[in-house]
Amino acid sequence: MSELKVVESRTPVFFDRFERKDENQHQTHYCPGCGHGVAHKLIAEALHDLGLQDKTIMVSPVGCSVFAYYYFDTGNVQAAHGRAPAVATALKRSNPQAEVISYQGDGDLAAIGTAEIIHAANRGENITVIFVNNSIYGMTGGQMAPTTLIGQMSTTTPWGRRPNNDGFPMRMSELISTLEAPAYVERVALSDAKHILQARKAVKKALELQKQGAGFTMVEILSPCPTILKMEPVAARRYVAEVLTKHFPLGVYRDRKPEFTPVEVPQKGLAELLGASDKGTPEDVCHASKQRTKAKTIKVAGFGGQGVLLLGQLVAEMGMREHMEVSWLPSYGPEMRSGSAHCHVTLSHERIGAPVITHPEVLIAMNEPSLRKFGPSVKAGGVIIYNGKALPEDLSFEGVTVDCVPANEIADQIGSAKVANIVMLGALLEATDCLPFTTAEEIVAGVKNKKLAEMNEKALAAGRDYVDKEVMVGAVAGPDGCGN
Ligand SMILES: Cc1ncc(C[n+]2csc(CCOP(=O)(O)OP(=O)(O)O)c2C)c(N)n1
Ligand code: SF4
Repeated sequence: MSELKVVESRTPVFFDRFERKDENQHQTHYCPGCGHGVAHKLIAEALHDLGLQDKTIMVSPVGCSVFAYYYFDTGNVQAAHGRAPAVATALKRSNPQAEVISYQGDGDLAAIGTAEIIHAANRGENITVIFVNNSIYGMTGGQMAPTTLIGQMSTTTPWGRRPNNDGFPMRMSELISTLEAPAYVERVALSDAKHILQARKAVKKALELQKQGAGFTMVEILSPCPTILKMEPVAARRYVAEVLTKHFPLGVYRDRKPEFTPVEVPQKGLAELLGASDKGTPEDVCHASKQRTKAKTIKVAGFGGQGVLLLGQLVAEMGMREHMEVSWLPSYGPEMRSGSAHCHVTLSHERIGAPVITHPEVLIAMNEPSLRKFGPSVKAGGVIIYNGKALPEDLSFEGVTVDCVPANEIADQIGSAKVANIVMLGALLEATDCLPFTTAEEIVAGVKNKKLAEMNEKALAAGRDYVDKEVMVGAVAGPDGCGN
């Protein structure tokens, strides 16, 4: 008997052992006969053939293939449900040399992730999407997917999918190929050896096109899910061949390089484009404001109509004029007036990571509910500036300086309740010394309405003077809760 020779071996794009439970490190977590394993193999082989393993980042979805990172010895990122194309976009744009694959099931891509896939395709992102369509939600036990066939039973369509109740099956390859930007879209099937070979070619072609920078490529793979379909693996494959392909015709839906007509972009500096002044070199001013800046994270809270969001914007604008990094994040309910509103403002000399502020160094509370809600979250050593003569009797904030400024009354005396937020801005600058007063003067005096500009100037000065003269600077909340 002649000696047997191994001519095929596992591609090195797969790990030798999978980081799974000890006893399962040699096998995948997929059910016997599942198409995901075959689809993985096609990708791994194509990456190997194209020499792309070390450049590849796989984005795995939520669904049965969530653990794709167990198997691919490439870069791996796991995205939230439906968000893989958005994550892939970010990865590709920040690593243009990388080969980025967004691997998704039909629930992930065509239900919760419809927006992401359509827009990534429409932008012509240079990524490859491998879309595994098994016509059902596998991982969660067989709910209807957008690709579920008419009449097909699922746990959420126990009488079969009815178009008048559940809509029609969505043909994503056809839909996406109506867009201008995609470069290559093909639907293939894991039904038999011949079709699997065709699927292999399609996956390789898509990855090769991405490597050449062609743009958005997608391969839709009709795939068996024997477990949910309650079929033997062979019968499930036959189902793909005889039923799924009838409803989702195989073939190439798009194969052309998209043409983008370049649009002329005005060659202006960012400051000029935004209409902002550009005084001094960033280094000079930055150095100057570094000396001053004490408060960095500020939360402004109140109800709609009090100018809460505008106050935050003004502080952010001042920070920009001082060449600082700034972020402004608004949060408000559906009501335009009287609903609660707040914003987070960060001023920094370094790049800002997240704009959300959980524990601000400064809270400007324009009303009592905001004081009660956010007061306890202010950092120890921080400052609360409260729009009122005194704190409510039952409130006190240990280790925090509280300045009570009756901004509404001061604004009324100046002539308009509207400028209460500017009174608070003056108070903020005096209480924290976070930004130069002159910058605020420039901004508030710059409004077109002359009368309002005058009132703004008065309000700014009044807020500053109130804290300077009426509030004991540096006081920590006393028994009555207030610093004065
Ligand atoms: C935000 C969110 N919503 C819902 C779920 C529940 N969930 C997990 S997987 C899944 C559907 C997956 O189906 P599909 O994309 O077709 O992948 P398959 O499991 O069939 O491969 C759903 C709805 C979740 N994990 N997260
Ligand atoms: S449930 Fe279906 S899709 Fe999920 S692993 Fe099993 S066969 Fe594959």
